[in-house]
Amino acid sequence: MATVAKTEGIKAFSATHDWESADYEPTLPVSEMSNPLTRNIDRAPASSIVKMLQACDAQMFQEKSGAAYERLLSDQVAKSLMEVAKRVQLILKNPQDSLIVLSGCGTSGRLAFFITSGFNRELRRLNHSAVCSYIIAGGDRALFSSQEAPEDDPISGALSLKKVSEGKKRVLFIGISCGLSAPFVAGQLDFCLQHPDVYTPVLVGFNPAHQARNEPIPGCTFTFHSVVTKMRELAKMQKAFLINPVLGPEAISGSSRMKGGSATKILLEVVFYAAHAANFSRTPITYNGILQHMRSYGKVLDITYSQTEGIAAVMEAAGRSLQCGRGLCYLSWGFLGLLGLIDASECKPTFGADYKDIQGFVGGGCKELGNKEDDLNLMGAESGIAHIDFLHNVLPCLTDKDTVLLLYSHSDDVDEVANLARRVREKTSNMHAVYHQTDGDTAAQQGEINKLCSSTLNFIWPQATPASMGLQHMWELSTKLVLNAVSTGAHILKGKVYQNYMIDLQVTNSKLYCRAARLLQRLSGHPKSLCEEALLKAIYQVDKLTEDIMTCNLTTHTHTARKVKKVVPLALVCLLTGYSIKEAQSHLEQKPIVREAVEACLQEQTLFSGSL
Ligand code: F1P
Repeated sequence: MATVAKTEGIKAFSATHDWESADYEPTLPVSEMSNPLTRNIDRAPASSIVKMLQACDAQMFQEKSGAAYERLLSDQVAKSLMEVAKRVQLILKNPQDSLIVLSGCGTSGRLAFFITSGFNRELRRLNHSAVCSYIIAGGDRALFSSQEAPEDDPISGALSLKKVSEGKKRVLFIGISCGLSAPFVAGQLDFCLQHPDVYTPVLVGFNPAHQARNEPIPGCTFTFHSVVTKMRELAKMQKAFLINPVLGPEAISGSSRMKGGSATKILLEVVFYAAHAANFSRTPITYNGILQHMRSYGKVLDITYSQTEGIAAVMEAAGRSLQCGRGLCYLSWGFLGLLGLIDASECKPTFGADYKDIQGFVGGGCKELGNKEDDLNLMGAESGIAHIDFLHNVLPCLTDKDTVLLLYSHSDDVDEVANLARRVREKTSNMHAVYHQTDGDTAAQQGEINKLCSSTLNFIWPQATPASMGLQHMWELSTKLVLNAVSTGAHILKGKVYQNYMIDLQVTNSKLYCRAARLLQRLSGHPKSLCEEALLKAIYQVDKLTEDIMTCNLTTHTHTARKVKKVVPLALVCLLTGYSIKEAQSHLEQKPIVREAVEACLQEQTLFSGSL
């Protein structure tokens, strides 16, 4: 009931700030809009930041009659989920020569891996063959580190799908792109459409179909939009499926790791859970069953955000660490830990963070996680993800200025948690914990761990939550929400967000490049061409664009941008002040808090234009 009451409250609030009206940011797809609820998130104290994030997340579950768009709980979405679940069940029943492939870029690819591993693990536990495979743009190294460029490559998308499904006679392909935008996924969907005898394509994303990206993809005759149009035709005959409810704009504009990631996890788990129950416990796949399961995720939001003050305390601690150039470490056990790794890796493209700002570590590292390629650990410190790596590389230099967050549940080896907590406590008192338990199950060592920590978010889940897979999923979503809140809030407190825009994003693929150019236009008020020029000058660190630079393609621009820090703030300062790149750089050095530097320039500009 609480979900309904809260949702009603949000409805009333958002009625006056209606992002759904036709004239609200009309040129943008919903996934790129700025959320009216978070306009002032950059000036809010931690507890208000958490409340704003809660209000944004609650938008996922809003039910509006006569709404312009499909929503998570809409009739059509539930029906499509049922149909896809039936396809999954068919493959479970007859796994020979069949495969389910989940694929995506960045967070979407990481969640493809997360969901695939969880489902396969459950199947193996039941002595059933694993029927699921994942693809992430950029390969396994993209699982725990930011690799944004491969997202632009449709050919590699199609080839990786061809390779993983070699020899299969029936493939259910589930492509995930929150913004209906990634060329990598468009290439895979197009490949499916060309081989309908084998592949049934499913697209998961969070924009209405007409807002799918329509920019030409170099070297291709299709766009994401044209692929979606074909899929819509096939969907009428159930030869393709589109699952694209709208969730409302992200709390930080374009940050699809947040609601987009959560909804991806919810939708796909609902599909797999229903198929699993139909195959192994003969529970029929029903419309009501699907809706009820989705609603149970709404309750996870309530349980999680009932600890607003606790989340805010961890956010503040992490914010203080980032402000003084120190870090936040997630130490975790089992599969909950994967969420820590995922959350940490997303901060680089979103906030221009260094990999050391937020790092995740999980028990035995990638050996425990069951990814395909086994050389993750060979890729240098950035991928040292086991506790042993933490003990060698991080613990010796840990101080009170760093924040450590333990993520565990009563089904983990709590002795191990206590051991590591003691070692961390010798170095820092700034240790916190997120602990999940079911009603009535407490671990003996939990009292000691609590005493070692400055704060503990203790989530107690009702025993009544259905079946084993279900409960684990709830803990996972809850952990994801907490981590997204902590890492986003900490970067806001560090000054990496202006209003609700990521002003220090990395410009490492075409989507991020366009987002950066748009942001410059919005903040400077200058025309598009001037903003793109400024962006290129910042990327190439020059005051005048040469013929050579002008003739380079977007891939070269985004490749070069990887090596430059604070590209967007630099371009903005140049646009607003007319400074040279060097002058703008020194201005940013004097004012290391990006938001303050940007605000100072914007204020100067207002004063200047006022005095004319
Ligand atoms: C994929 C993605 C995001 C990432 C960044 C760049 O987006 O890699 O996961 O956080 O914003 O894009 P999508 O294809 O799921 O929309």
